[in-house]
Amino acid sequence: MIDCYTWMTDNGRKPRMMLEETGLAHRIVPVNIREKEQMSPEFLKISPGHKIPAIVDHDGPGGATVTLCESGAILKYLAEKSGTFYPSDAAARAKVDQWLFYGSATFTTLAQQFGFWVIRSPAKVPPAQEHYTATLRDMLGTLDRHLADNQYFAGPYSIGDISMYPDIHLHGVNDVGLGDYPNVKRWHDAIAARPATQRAWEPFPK
Ligand SMILES: N[C@@H](CCC(=O)N[C@@H](CS)C(=O)NCC(=O)O)C(=O)O
Repeated sequence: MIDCYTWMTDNGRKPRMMLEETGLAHRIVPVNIREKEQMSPEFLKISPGHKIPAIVDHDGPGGATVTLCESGAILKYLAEKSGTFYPSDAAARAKVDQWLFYGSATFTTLAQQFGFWVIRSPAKVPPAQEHYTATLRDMLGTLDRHLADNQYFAGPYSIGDISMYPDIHLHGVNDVGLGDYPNVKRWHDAIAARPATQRAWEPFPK
């Protein structure tokens, strides 16, 4: 059984999408970051940098308990545990890693800055708004060019795609719109239609 510590944010959706895709047995443990629950001493033992998502796998390799934070590391762990959404061929795996790292480290991090400076900040700072809008549009353009020749980011649907989807859904679709990025839109809509994606975006189970 895997405990998935999460909240209704971009990064928080990523392990939920993968858990729903794989069917691995899991339990959702909501961590309300608006109420600062991520600062509790119990949670800091699981995620030292007070960030969701995190998981505790009570049946890890060799029966060990594994605690893990960082959405990219979690996606990779779940892929290796389930043997899905991550190719076994080394060259194909390296390309999935490229997009997994881009999604986890570059795309989401910069999209979060867009979210803060353009959407949520009570103070409007025009240079920051312009910079992060241009940054998000530049990344969407990069992804659109890649997806012109590729159905998914690296071979079949993979953890590389999952690492990118939540911010494209939240900021691409809802904020800047995907009208200028038809290949990203086609990719987004295919993932949005997956039953596992839809389950992962439902409210938390009671
Ligand atoms: N690089 C981390 C970032 C995780 C992250 O930004 N988590 C945010 C929510 S999306 C969070 O927990 N914020 C609360 C805090 O920083 O105290 C990952 O990919 O998991």
